[in-house]
Amino acid sequence: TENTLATPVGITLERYIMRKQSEFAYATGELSQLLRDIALAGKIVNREVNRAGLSRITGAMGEKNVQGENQQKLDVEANIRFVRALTNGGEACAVLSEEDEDIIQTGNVNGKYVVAIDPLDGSSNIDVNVSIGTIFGIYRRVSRIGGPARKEDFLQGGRAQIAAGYVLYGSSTMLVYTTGHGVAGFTYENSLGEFFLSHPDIKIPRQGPVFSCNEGNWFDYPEFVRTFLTTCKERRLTARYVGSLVADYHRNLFTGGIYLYPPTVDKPGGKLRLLYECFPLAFLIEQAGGVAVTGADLVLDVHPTSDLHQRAPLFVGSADLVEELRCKATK
Ligand code: AFP
Repeated sequence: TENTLATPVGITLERYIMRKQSEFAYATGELSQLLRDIALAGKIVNREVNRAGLSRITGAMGEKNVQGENQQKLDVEANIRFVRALTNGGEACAVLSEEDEDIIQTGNVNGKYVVAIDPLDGSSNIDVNVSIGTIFGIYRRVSRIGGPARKEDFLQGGRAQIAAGYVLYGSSTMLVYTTGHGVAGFTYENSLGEFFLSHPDIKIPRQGPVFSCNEGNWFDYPEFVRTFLTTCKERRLTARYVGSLVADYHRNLFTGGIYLYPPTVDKPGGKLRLLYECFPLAFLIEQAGGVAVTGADLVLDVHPTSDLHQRAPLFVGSADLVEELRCKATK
């Protein structure tokens, strides 16, 4: 886990990355550069999100993305910003984005990494000034350096991620990430334009008071989910659901709790995307001492199919709550 003595609260993300680089030798600094690139794009998107209501850039563009959903201008904007930052940074040879059907080759053929990203998740919340987020997972490529990236680079499975995290554009903007040595959270200081370490070594409580799901889907949930939710209510747990995955996940990470996006009658495979939503958040929750399952199985044990935009059910959060749900799924 992170050595909190060596990483005092208040140091900048830049300094933190430099320290960690020398401690863990995530060696040549390339991964560090990637994290900087993501932080830079996060700052730019934060600026756009903040002034969204002012600059008349909210609202649907009248186009649909690969999932058939209406694209928002901010979705497009965020996608452009992240892809550009990762392209200019030079370390990522390719990006898989929620907004694009195919892999985006950055042209950095010597880059050793690929990044799977949901540039702006929770798009239905954009126009109503509710928290939204960016989610990312990073892999070392398995294709030949010097050539184009291949699908296989993104289909290595969640355990192959070398870093993952999210940016939450909320009442304050935070970057939370892991490189497999615990989880650290940084809060953005607007006037200085810097992320500062505010939450070193984040751990999710084993138990928690919150359950988060779209209860409007109750009649479409499988029996084991309804049984579990009934026990949550019998114990008087608190219901909290923003409808932005990053926001719901982030709250539960601190308070303890469980987030559920079960299979439904309409979406038997779940709604959330495996490669750029479930895998990164599963890696991060395990690093924080929590658990993520698709039902009976750990999310990180799922073998991806060849579909880059595949979906999976997601139950994630405090270890005791998720294990209780998992037991019911196994019966
Ligand atoms: P949108 O981008 O369509 O708002 O979906 C957001 C999301 O992927 C995730 O952020 C939410 O947790 C989840 O979907 C909400 O889905 P429901 O509206 O079906 O509850």
